[in-house]
Amino acid sequence: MTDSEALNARFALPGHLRFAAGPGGLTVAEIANAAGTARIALHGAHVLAFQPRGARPLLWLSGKSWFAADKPIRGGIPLCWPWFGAHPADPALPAHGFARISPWQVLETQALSDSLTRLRLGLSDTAASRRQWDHAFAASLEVTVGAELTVALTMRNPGAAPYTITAALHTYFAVSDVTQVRVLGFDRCPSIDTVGGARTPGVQTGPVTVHAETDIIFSACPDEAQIEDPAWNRRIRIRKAGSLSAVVWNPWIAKAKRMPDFGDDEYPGMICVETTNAPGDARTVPPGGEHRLQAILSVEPLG
Ligand code: TA6
Repeated sequence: MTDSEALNARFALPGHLRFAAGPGGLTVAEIANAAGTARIALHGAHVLAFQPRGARPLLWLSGKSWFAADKPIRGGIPLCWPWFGAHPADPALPAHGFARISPWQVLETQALSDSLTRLRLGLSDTAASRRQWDHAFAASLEVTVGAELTVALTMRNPGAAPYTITAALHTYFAVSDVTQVRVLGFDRCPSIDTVGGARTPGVQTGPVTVHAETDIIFSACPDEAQIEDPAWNRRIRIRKAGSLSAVVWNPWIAKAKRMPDFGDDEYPGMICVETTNAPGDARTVPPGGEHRLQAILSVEPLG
């Protein structure tokens, strides 16, 4: 019996959710209901795709992405946890933490209505994780698919000592042309430009636009950001909870060429607007406590 067959025997929901072998043989939950479709890989609890009925796909996925157990998937919604970016003390540890390159387990599937389906995945500490980060933890990712997509990372601390994390729902959005879109919601927010390894402080004025490599951490920002895409006549709304920071990223030409899992000509079609607990917005979870980082993604006509 294949992994998918075993999972379907326990968790499949006719008319809502089934498991199948996806790219690279990775097991993927395929969700389709009256309001939309989505695909979530168990590898990294990685949301690969989301498409409301009648709309274009909301998320971008590289045509060059790896689909391998020891590598992160390029696109969709990578889970950066328990650290964001390079490990603060050991650069040999995986960038953006180990959650996105770990095998998550299926905890629960629910058909909440004919247009709402929920999948919960879980990850707990192992000997391997403790060698990288010496804490007990129980993480879950709850994905709720309908006309909107809700993604919630809940991190619990079953241990006897507090732990501190940085994290991101590192969402890659599909856009018509990154030079033609505007990102709203960060006006007057303190910013740190990290392009080229710099940390240049500033304050955002008006919408964020992209005409070069862009990698900006925003702090003290409101709970909603929007991507306006006139060519596709759409506004994407990103509503966050459990986060006071965000990152806007596009690799542009040179960095895209340096990434083997990112096509040289793909950068115009994507923008990351990430829901984060970025450095400066780190969270400490006390023994017995938890923290929840959530994003609700939706799309509407611009006009
Ligand atoms: O969130 C922006 C960022 O930290 C960029 O600096 C860039 O490194 C991007 O994430 C992608 O990181 P990855 O490890 O997935 O290649």
